[in-house]
Order: sequence, then C-alpha cells, then structure tokens
Amino acid sequence: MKDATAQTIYLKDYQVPEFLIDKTHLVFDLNDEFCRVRSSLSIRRNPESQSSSSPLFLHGGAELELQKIEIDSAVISETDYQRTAEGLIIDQAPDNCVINIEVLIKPHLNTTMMGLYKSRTMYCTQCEAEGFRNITFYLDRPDVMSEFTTKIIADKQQFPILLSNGNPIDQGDIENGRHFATWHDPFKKPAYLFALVAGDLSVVEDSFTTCTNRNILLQIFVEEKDLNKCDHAMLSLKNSMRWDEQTYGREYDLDRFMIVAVDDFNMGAMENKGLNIFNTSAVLANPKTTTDAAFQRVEGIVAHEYFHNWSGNRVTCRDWFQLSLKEGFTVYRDSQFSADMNSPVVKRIEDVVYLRTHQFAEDAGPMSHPVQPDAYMEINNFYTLTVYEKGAEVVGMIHSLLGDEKFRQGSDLYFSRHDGQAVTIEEFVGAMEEVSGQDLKQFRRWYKQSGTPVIDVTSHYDPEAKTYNLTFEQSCPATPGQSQKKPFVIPIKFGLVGADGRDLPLNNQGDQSMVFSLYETSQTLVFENLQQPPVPSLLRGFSAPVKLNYNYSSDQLAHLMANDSDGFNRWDAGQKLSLQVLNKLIEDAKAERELVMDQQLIKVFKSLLSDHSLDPAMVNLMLQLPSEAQLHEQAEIIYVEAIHRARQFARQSIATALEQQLASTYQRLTETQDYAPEANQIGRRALRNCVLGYLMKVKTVGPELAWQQFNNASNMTDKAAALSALVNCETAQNYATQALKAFEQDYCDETLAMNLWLQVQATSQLPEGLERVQALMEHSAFNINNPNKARSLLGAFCSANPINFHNKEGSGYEFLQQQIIALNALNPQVAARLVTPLTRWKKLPEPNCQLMRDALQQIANHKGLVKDIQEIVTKSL
Ligand code: 0A1
Ligand code: ZN
Repeated sequence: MKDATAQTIYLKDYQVPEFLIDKTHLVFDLNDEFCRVRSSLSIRRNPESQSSSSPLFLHGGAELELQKIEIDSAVISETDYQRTAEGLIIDQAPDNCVINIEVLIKPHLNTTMMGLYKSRTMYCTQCEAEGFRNITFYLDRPDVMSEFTTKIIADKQQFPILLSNGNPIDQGDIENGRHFATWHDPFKKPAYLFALVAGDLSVVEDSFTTCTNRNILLQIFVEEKDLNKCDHAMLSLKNSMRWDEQTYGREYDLDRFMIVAVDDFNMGAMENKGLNIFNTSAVLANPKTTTDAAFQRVEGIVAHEYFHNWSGNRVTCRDWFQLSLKEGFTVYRDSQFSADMNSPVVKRIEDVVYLRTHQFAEDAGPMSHPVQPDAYMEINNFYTLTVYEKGAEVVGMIHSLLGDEKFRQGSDLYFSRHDGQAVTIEEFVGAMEEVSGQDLKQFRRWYKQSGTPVIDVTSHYDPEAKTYNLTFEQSCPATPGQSQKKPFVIPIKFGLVGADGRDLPLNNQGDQSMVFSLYETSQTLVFENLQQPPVPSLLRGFSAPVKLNYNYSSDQLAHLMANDSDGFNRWDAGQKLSLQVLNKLIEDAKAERELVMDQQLIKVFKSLLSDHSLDPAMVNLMLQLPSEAQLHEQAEIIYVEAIHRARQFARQSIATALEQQLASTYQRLTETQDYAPEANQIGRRALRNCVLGYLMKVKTVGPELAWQQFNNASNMTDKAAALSALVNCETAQNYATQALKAFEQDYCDETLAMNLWLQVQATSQLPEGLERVQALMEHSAFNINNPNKARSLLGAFCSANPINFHNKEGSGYEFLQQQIIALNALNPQVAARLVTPLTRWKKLPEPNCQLMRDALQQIANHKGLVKDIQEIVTKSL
C-alpha cells in the first residue's frame, strides 16, 4: 500500500493478459493469528497475447508471507522467482501448468478493509478493485476470468457459517472442533468478484420463482440482533428480481442469492457473484431505527447490487478504465427501478439535486475526469460521482436518443453478444448503435471529455412575422488536461408554454414536447404562427447533465411553476426563482447592505401551501431552497458567511410571512396510518418535516412543536427530523440537550441510529461546531476505525457544515488535516474521500484559500503518504 513513487496507469497502454487462469482452487485455513491461503491455478499462455516468452507475473501485496510455490507439483526455489513491490515474477513458467502457491496473511491486522479482513467477529472480503492481490498472488485484473472453487476451514463454534460464491458442494467436521465448507461457482469471473465470509451469523430466508419457473433460495445473513431489520431488503430484492426480468429480460442464474451485512465496509455494498456483501447501513432497516431516506437507500442499493449480476458480472469490464460500463449502466438501471417503485418525478428531482450539487462540483474541481478516465494513479479514487452518476446520465441520454424499443434491443444485444466476456464501453455503445442505425460517433465525446457543458439559450419573438426563435449555444469549461472541448450531442427536451398555461403545438403533428439534439456550437430553432411570445420550458426531465441558462423573468418562472406540464420543470422553475432571490441576497450580504426579502417568492410559496390538491412530496421539494452546498457549486467565489446568512434570512422571512399556512400544513399532515416506507407517506412526512424546519424560525411555535414531535414520534424519520430541528435552533438548546440525551439512552445499542446521532450533531450550524465534534470523538459511539462512523462525524462536519468548517481561523482545516494523517495508515480509501472539501480551496476567498492550501501542503509533506491521498493532494495543489 505505501508507495513512495506512485505510478500513473494509462488506458492507452492496455495490453491483453499474457497468461490466463482457467481454474482457481482456493483453500482458506482460518486461525486466530493468521490465515493460510493455498491456491491452485490452472494457467496457460494467452493465445491472443503478442509475446510468447514473457515471464509470468502475478500481482501480490507486500503483506503476503510466501510459504511455497509449486509448478506442476514440483517445488520451485527462490532463484526461480523474484518478488517486487507489486508481485511475483516467475521466469520459466511453462505455457500450460498448474501453479500451487501457499501464503500466510493476517486478516485481524488488516485495517484497510480491502482483501480479507475482520469486521467485529466475522471474516469477510472486499476484492474490487484490486483487493484480491492482498489475499494471494494472482492475475488480479478483470479480463482474467476463472472458474473458482473455494474451501474454507475454521473453528466451528466461532464461525458456524462459511460462505463463498456459487453453490455449496461439500461440508463436514474435522479435528479440533473445526469444520469446512466447499463452494463452487460455475460462472467464470474475475478475482474482483470473489467473496468469502466466515462468522456466527443468523439468516433470514425467502424464495423467488423466476420467469422460467426456477426456484431461487434468498438468504440475508446478519448478526442475531439485526434479524428484525431484514424485511425491507428482502422485499427490495424480490422486487428487483421481478423488475429486471420484466424490464430488461434478465433472469437470475444461480440457485441461491446471498446477502451478508457487515459493520465495517468502505462503500455501500459489493456485487460479488451470488454473495453480495453489504455495509449494514445499506441493508438493515426498521421503522424504529431507520429514516425514510435510509429505507429508500436500502431499496436502491439492494437493486443496484442485484442488477450487477448482469451488468457487471455476466458481462464485466475489460480494465478499470471501463468502470462506468458497469457502474453507469447499473446506476441508470437502479434509478429506473426506484422511479418505478416510487414516484418517478420525485426520484428524478432527487437524482438531479445530487448530481448538480456533488457531481458538478467534482467536474469543476481539480479531480475532474471524463466518465471514461484515461489515466489514474489509484483506481479506488475513480469510484466517483462522474463515473457513477454522470455515467448513468450518459446511458439515459442514449435511451432518450434511441427510444424505449431500440434501447431494449441494444441492451439485449449487448448482454447476449458479450455474455461471459470482459468488454469495453465501446462494445456497449456499439451495440446501441447497431440496433438503432444511429451514428453515435460524436455522442461518444460524453465518455471522453470532462467538465459540465453549458448551454446558453436566447429567444427572439417577431410580432409582425409571428415567429419565435430559440438559439442554443453550447460550450464547456476547460478542465485539467483538457483545455479545448469539441461540441457534444445534447438531447434537449423542451416545450413552449402559452399564456393560458397550456403547451403550444411545436410542429404540424401537434407535438407538445420534443427532443432536440444540439450537436453544433450554435443552432437556432424557428417556430411559426405564434400569436404571442411563449415561455420556453427547456431541458424537461433534465434530459442532459448540463447547465442551461436562459434569462427568465420572475413572472415567467412563476408561470412555469404553476403550469408546466413537465413535473421536473415545474420544480426547476421554482429552484431558478429561489436562486435569483438568493443570489441577490448573497450580493447584499457580501456588501453588508440591508437584506430585503423578495415578495414574489413568498407569494408563490403561499399558494403552494394553500393548494391541498398538490402532491405533498412535490410541495416539499418546491419549498426546499437550494442548499448551501449547491449555492457553493454555482458560485464563482464561495463567500461562506454571506451564503449562510442570505439563506437563513430567506428561511426566516418565509417562516414569518407564512406562519399560519405552515402551521396548518403541519397539522393537516399528521399521520394516522401505521408507518410504511411507501411514496405517499414518505412525501407527507417530508413535507411535514420541511414545514417544521421553517417553523423553528418562529420562536413561539417551533421549539415546542419539535419537542412534542421528538417525544411522540413513532418512527425514526420524524424523530430524527425533530432532533435535528432542535439541535440547530438557538432558542431550543434546552430541549436539544434533553433530546440528545434521551436519544442516546434509547438507541445506545443501535449502531446505525447512533451514527445518525453523531451526524445530526456534526452538522449543527450553531457556533462552536468544531469543539462539539472534537468532544464527540471521545464518545463511545465514535470509532475512527469504522468507516460509517468516520463519515458520520468527520465527513459530515467537513463536507456538510460549511459555516463551522470554514471558520476564519482555519481550525476546521487543521482538524481535517490531522484526521487524514491519522487515517492515512489505517484506511487509505476513507482518508482519500475525506480530503475532498480541502481540494476546493481555489473557490474560497482569502484568508481561507491560503489556509486550505496550507493544510493540503501539510498533508502532502507527510512521510509515508499512501498513493490514494497522494494522487488527490498532488492534483489539487
Ligand atoms: N462495485 C460496488 C462498489 C464498490 C467499490 C469498491 C469497494 O471497495 C473498495 C466496494 C464497493 C458497487 O458499485 O456497488
Ligand atoms: Zn455498482
């Protein structure tokens, strides 16, 4: 892991593997102080490789204690191989042979959570992207696919459950209270999809009958205390299996599908063949301990990992530059699924908010990279919003360019043609091109060019000729390594809204909404016979991941908010209106002028609250002002205090002006039904809690209401919302203290709920945030070794509490720098993700800008910095 001279890997250097591994037999002998790993690899020279005499190179980390190597049953001596920092070179490997290797590893000392490690009392693995090389010597690259058989031996009492990929083929007891289990996976797979679990786990079982009537055993393995938190994941899994059959024609292939929940995990979950390993936060859910947002996250991640069985496992990536091949497509698939299970418009808005806030910021920062990167130092740094979310947007654009039928044909062709192969993004786009007959040559730039494209739209109405022109101009800012961009193909869905609020016909066929493909730098559309200038509704459904500017008046935006036939754009018009208001307030705050609230926004909000026919979920989204993080993204220079003050002022003004409407909405939405994590109820709770947030600004009302809600809540959504409202309210600190205590007492045994408790406090905007976080680091609920806890406290403070993190003294930066150094040696992946807020230093004014840079420099100077952090820090400086 520690690598002083981190190298850059380039896509252009890709070469097919020199050797292949047809069969892989593994034996894991788990002992308290070590694990003995024996592998038996059937190796042959790759006929497609250019070189016919190159030595055999196997990846393997420095932590592998090599015991023995045999080639075709003959032990080879130390003169026959060389060990390097990256692996093992065997000079005289025959073109066809069986290599047996024995190594010792120490999973209990592995804090990186890559390879084989211990999470509390159980053993588990994480091999994507390059973790298998920390388990044994191997060709650890995704284009080497092998048939795996895995035997696990362990103490039977401590580890009654022994799992690996595929089907169980043997098991039994052996001497000294030990037992074994052998698993065979009939599907060839790359090592990154390998998994092993050994632990004392309980199981929830169910079954699923596939479209061809095969019966699949479904199992979720958890600690016994969590047995009451598996229902939602199981239901989500069954829904995903049915949905993938119906929507993509994909049937599950093995006889069992297993999910294991582990507490210590770097990411959300992992799609290992037949044995998905999940972060507990991505699988466990119970109304008493889990918020609606977390319920929805579980549904989405269960689906995501399940969908990988086809988009990722059956058809996998040739190399890690193709990561978006599986991730972009799978995120697209899981978002379609979540849209179908809940409300499509709400899901789309949530995804776009996330993309605009976080992916746009990434694309404008020093780590900006294309959906298909062409170079990396540490692949773990490229599990990014760009590869995942922007990658999904790109697949969505292909879908909208091709239409439903051709898109499905393209996906069918892709899966059937490449089943069992490791392929490239090019193969995916090629299949889409082939079935549709469309030329996607220029479209491919979405994979190669980084940065968020900008579209400037202008309009002109000619009252004499009754014509209306819309001119679209596209550009894309320079990004690291890419100063000039060529035009993209941008599908822009749009309509023209008339004075009566109805969509005007756009052509002779009477279409009211159209997709226009912008492929030149500038293009103009002309519409005829318009008696009055319409209001253009542009980028409906957010049909492309771009920033679109059109100079709307506030009246036009109010018109779209009230009338647009596209639900997404009704919401977006409101966001644009709010942004106009906030940007003006931010300017005034910066110049220390008196802040005056815009009355039109208040009027619009009032009518939203008064119209009971509207969907509460949509009203909630429309009442949400753009977050501080989003305001930071769209600002040229981030004036943290001015932004905070302006937004707080707007919230205060809205609350004061609309107290009555807010209070009656709150009462009206009191739930009478039993809790269910379904779209309708979720929408009602969201609106009620949004309204509560505003009411906290009314001193005489908010604190009492929140305190009542905290005490009476029957579910975690309402409880956590009330807790957060109290914690963030200056005049409710008495209640806040009591509520935090009560919460701690009630949930001290619920790890995930306690993480929420840490997070609520880490994001409190009241002064002295850093001191609070430092104190919480001493609390027994915190443990820097656990990624969820590090994220809930440290991550949340540094990335979601700007007013405290960016204090003028720079103590927030110094704190983060110390935590990164502490994590450097423990968990490089968590550390590298935590650095992100510091990388945005260029956007802050002095003195913060310099202070952030200093902190980054301090990190860069640290001796023994892992390459994960090195890469980010060097690129940022
Ligand atoms: N393929 C997983 C993401 C994942 C990546 C790396 C991991 O460990 C370092 C773990 C999970 C997914 O997309 O869900
Ligand atoms: Zn994935």
